Amino acid sequence: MKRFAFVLAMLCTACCQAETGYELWLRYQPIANAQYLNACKSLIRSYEVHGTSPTLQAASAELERGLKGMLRISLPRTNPGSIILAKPEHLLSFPNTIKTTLQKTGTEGFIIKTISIDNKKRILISGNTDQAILYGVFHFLRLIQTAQNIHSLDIISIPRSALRLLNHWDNLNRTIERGYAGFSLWQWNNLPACVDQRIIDYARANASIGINGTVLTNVNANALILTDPFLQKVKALADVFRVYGIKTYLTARFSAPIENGNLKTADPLDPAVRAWWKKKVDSIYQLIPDFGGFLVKANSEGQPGPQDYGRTHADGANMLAEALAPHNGIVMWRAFVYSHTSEDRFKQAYEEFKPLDGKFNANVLVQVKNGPIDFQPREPFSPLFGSMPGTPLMMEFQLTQEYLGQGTHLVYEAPLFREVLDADTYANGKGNPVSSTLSGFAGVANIGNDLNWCGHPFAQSNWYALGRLSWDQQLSSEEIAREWIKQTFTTTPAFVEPVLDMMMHSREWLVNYMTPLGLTHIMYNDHHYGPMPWGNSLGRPDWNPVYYHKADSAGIGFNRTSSGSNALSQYAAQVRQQFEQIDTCPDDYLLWFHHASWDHTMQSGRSLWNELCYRYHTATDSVRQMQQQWKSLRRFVDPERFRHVEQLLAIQASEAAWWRDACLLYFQTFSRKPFPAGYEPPAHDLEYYKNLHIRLTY
Ligand code: GCW
Repeated sequence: MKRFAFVLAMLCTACCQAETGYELWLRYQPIANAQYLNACKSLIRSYEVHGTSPTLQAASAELERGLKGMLRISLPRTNPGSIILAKPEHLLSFPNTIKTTLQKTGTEGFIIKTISIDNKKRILISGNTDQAILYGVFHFLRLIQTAQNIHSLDIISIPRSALRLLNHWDNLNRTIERGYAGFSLWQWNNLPACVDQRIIDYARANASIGINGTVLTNVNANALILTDPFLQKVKALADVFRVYGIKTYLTARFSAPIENGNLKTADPLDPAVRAWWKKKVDSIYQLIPDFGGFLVKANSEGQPGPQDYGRTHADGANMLAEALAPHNGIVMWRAFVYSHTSEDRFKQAYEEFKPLDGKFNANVLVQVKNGPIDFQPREPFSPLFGSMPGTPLMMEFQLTQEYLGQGTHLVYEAPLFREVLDADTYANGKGNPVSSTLSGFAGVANIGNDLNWCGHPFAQSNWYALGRLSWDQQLSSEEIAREWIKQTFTTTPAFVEPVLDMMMHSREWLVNYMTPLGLTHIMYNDHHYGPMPWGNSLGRPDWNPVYYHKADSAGIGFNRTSSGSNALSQYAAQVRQQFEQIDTCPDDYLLWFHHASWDHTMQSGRSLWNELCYRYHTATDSVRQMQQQWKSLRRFVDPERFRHVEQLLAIQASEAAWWRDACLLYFQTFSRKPFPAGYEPPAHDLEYYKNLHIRLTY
């Protein structure tokens, strides 16, 4: 008995060591399965690497680190080695088929292939650049971390998209706009002299999932970043990122020529302004030869832009593009624009940008948020996708959960990303999903200086998913989640399967306890935390929840059909048809496009009012079940991370009920219908919820 207790205690220490989450998905824990461990050890005894670049040194260091952790061996360098890291020029004696394959892998793709030399199996990790080899090493380590068979490998992996970026909304005082995981990683005061280890670990994490660019600063931009002292600091970061194949980008404040250059104007057609930008860009490239370019938010939410001078977005973007072009830099010009004059905010980005299609210089991409409004739990895809054949478009997803429960709700976003990427735009007929219209990906980062980087332990999965999906848009949400769970926690199926189930449902549950059936933007003013469907006090109609739901005694929802704002006319005919008729519009999108009667019969067969009650209640119940599910998994997780998630799930469960009660009580004042029998009654009356003043400090 004693002995049994001792073994149990040993097992627990082995599998549940204290963890902070800092290691992310790169934990490289010792392999517990003896058979798998032996199989790996029989194949991996040493390695050889051809070349000495900092990137190859990083690849070698990662390989040694990963295998030391997982196989508990110090990997010697020998020639030949059982793992070979080499570019094609070092493979002269290798079969031609390998070289032919490598002709197809471009600058970032890699192969991992089992070959035989001297009658011994060896694992070749190759690509045309050192960066490609680094990606290959990370992929190889992922195979072992997820317990894949590595006996006979023949992998070829090529990114489907060349631009895979994070967008940090980090201010220079280190606060982060919509950041829920602490302060910015960039320690501007200590830079450039001091670049802390965290910067290297950030770069490792990004490289491990194929992210190859980072925009360091907030789109609500500060021109100070473009001054020489700050550019020196940026250079220090860029010097680290370069090793890991990551290009550095900045946001450009359109009025910088006035603020930094003492010019009287920032008019993009003014020769002095153009000269100022050209000189500025040249000076950036002196410091950072592989600088990526600029991300710009202009004439949106008070940001300066070309329209201040009667010019178009194209005039503004092209001016910057001209300065960047000689250095191969790019401009990512955001399409997130809306103003109080538009009768329906949904329509504005399309109205402003569609006429400019084909008018942007070749090195400009227009960066479009996934939906027409603003990162809501569910939006139809932005009608700009598929409508700008003459302009490369970038997808902007929001990893940070501004409207998705912020730092406290467990929401795995890959199903949201997939839903958007898979939606058919019907551009040139059937079979042109949003993913086929894209030239790049950006994720608004959810990273801060919290010990575990992302605040909620599960929020790391959204960073992970953005990287993996931008690399390969064919990956399913489920595959990505599985990989992430196995690396972040454990490969034990008794843990992986239930957690996978939680993650895969989490976004749909959130939609249903916050904004079911196509409700939009009914969050609390400004900080957007918690429900405020009654909100009607802000200066502009389109900042107020009542503008979006339009509830009245007749019904609820925003009529965007031809009898309403006709926003649906911005889509291809086949997309319009999916939503235009109230009886065939999918329940999940109904209130996006229709003002429907409270008695309207939904596709579920319930009345709209009853369906609303059903969705709010079942989703809240599901979150409670998720809470119980997690509790049952205690034995698989270290106590620190277990407790952290447990506590956050308690918040999420109580907030789901808060959302449910506040919204249903409020909408009931219009529907004047009773709650269907059998549901838990609201905990408080409506006045209670209206009087909750939620003051947050961010
Ligand atoms: O979602 C809204 C946010 C703003 C943000 C803006 C944008 C950076 O509430 O905080 O500003 O979108 O995307 O520009």
